This record gives sequence, structure tokens and C-alpha cells, in this order.
Amino acid sequence: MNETAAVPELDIDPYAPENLLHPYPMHERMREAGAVVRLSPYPSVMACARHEQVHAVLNDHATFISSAGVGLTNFRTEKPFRPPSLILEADPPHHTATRAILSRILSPKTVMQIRATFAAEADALVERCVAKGEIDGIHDLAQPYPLKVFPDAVGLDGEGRENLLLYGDLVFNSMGPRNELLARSAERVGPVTQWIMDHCQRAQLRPGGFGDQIYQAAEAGEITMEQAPMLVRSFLSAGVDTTINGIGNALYSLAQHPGEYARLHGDPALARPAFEEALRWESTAQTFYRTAVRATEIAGVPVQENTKVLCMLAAANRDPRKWPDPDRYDITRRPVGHMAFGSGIHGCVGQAIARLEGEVVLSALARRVKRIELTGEPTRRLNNTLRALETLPLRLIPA
Ligand code: OVV
Repeated sequence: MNETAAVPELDIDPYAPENLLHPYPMHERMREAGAVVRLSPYPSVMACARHEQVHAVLNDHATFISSAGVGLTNFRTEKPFRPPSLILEADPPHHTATRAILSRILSPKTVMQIRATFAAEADALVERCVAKGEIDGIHDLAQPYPLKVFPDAVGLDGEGRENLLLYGDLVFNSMGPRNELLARSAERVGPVTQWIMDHCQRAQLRPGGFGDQIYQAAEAGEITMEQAPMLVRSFLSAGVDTTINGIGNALYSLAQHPGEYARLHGDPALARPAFEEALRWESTAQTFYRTAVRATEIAGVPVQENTKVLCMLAAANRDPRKWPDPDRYDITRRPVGHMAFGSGIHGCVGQAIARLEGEVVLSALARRVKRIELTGEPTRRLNNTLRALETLPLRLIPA
């Protein structure tokens, strides 16, 4: 028997619109087929959908590297769509200094310092939503909140922030195949890339903000002055679209589970675990790739050098081998070990800020709103990497 014959092959395209719209049946097929599977539309890729293997790959960064790109494109053989990120698409030792800087800027100590401001903004915005009564959960709440607080913290002024939405959409689409979704967001992005690069310059960044702190690290010699704008670019790439969809998905999770919302309303201190469980249940980042730097194995399955390994974060988050009753949204589950922020040395460096944003929005809602009702069918914004809603029609019934 030849070795590859042992790897199940499924005729599944994770980027087909029906799978982006309804990923869960696909996840189950992939998990149940084997610890590692192949997907016939992408014959060179190996995919993991079970929690154990996703965790194992992400925690062996010496074997499964990021510098060949964390999307489908292999940077060793194909040109990246933009200069690689100095943190996301880098390995140690290059990754070490950039990670340390972002980690310090986005630390729990920073969260303590920004908490009151972030909470006040959430209270004010939720207050306006409650006054309206009927809202679009995305356009009135999930989108404006991160778009206000995060660029403020980075130190950008108010103008042109919608560029961050278009850029985030492009960056996350670029991690999939060159399909219709990527073509359409590339089409719309025109002057956006230039706007982003301009706003990575120190002159655009308020002294003391997260962006300026990167330049301070460069002045201190931790990175070069040329690297500083590229590291600011990581804030502008990963800091907004992700939290918008994390909050949007959490609102939708709660709207679909009135019993869980009632528990949250009864005890607003559950805001943080309710957000965490939404990250597990509807993972914002559905997928990331690694690349095998040498011949290796996953769960005993041989993996050739230079193989792209698809880690299905969202599938791992509902793996019945890991989670009891995995399809149940349960705000008191405390889903420690979920993969929505990844895992290992590349685990989301902004996760403390993301959690703060989710917590204060859900807490503001829990204190002011007795019930949330869906008033129509939400619509999805398809993206190759993100689980995203375009609209979420809601009625907020005041406490
Ligand atoms: C986690 C993430 C997503 C997208 C972009 C980046 C990071 C970046 O570093 O640019």
C-alpha cells in the first residue's frame, strides 16, 4: 500500500459559496473522515479539522512555519499580494522582536488603562441603539464600535476610517484562492492600500498611541525605523475587521438563543464568558495555514516538505472529541482552549483588547436590554477567511 492512499480525500472546496455560508456540515465531514484529509480542489494541501491536530500543528512552529504565508499561497513559489507582515508571516528569530513589541503594547496593563474609555464608548453607543429600538446589529453596533475605539487607540484621526474595512476584507480574502471574492475586493480596494500605507507614518499617529509606541520601540533600537510602518500596518490589517465580526457573531449567537440572552441579562458579569463562547461557536477567523519546512508527520500521516497545512480553527472549535455537546451555544461553558485566536507563538497578540471590546459591548447590552429579537433574516458577507455578517436586523427591548 502506498503511504498517501491512507489519507482520505474529500471533494470539498472550503471556499465555495455554499460552504462559506454553511460551514458546519463541511467541518463535520472533514473531522469524521480522518485526522488529516486532502481536498480534491487543492490537491497539494493537507487539512486538519480536529482540535488535537490543529493544536499540534500550531504549537510546532519550528516544523510548521508561517514565513511561507498563512494562507493558501506559498510565498516560496508564488508572489505574496503585499510585502509580508513582519509578525504574522514571520518565523523566529525575525518574529521574536516584533512580537515582543506588539505584545507589550497590547498587554493586560494597557487593557487596564483603556478599559474606562472603551466601556464608556460601548455604553454610549448601546444607549443610542436602545433609543432607536430597531437596529441593524452590524451597521449600528458591531461595525461602528471597533471602528471608533481601536483606531482611536492606535492614534489615527477620524477621517477615512472606512478604508480599514475594505483593507481588512482584502487581507483576509487574500489568504484563500484567487477566486471571485478576492477579485471583487481587489477591485474595490483601489486607493485604499495607499491610504493604509500613508497612515502607517508617524506624522499620522497621535503621540502616545499604539502606533507611536511602535516608533518609540524603533527609536530604542528594538526594530529598525524602516520596520516601524510595516508593524503599524499589522494593527490596521488585523485590528478592526476581526473584532467587528467577533462582536457581530456574538450578537447573532445571542439573538438566536433567547434563553442564553436571558441569563446574560440576569447577570451582566457573564458578558465576558458569553463573548468567549461566541468565539468558539462562530469562530471569526475560520482558517489559517502553515507550511511544513521539512518532511514530517501529523497523527502518523506522512507530510512532505513544503506542504501547505490547512488548520480549520472553526472546525476544531466544534470537535466533539474536545467539547461536550459542541453545537450548543452555552454562555457558562468557559471554553478554555478554543482556537478562535489560534494557538502557540502566533496566537492573536491583540486578544486582550478583542476580549475587552466584546465584553464591554455585551455588558452594556445586558444592563440596558431585556430581550433581543431577530426581526428578519440576517445576510452574510462572504470572505475567504472570516465568518462575517453583512446585516443583522434586531429589535432591542429595553429593560
Ligand atoms: C492576524 C493577522 C491578520 C491579518 C494581518 C495581520 C495579522 C498582519 O500582521 O498584517
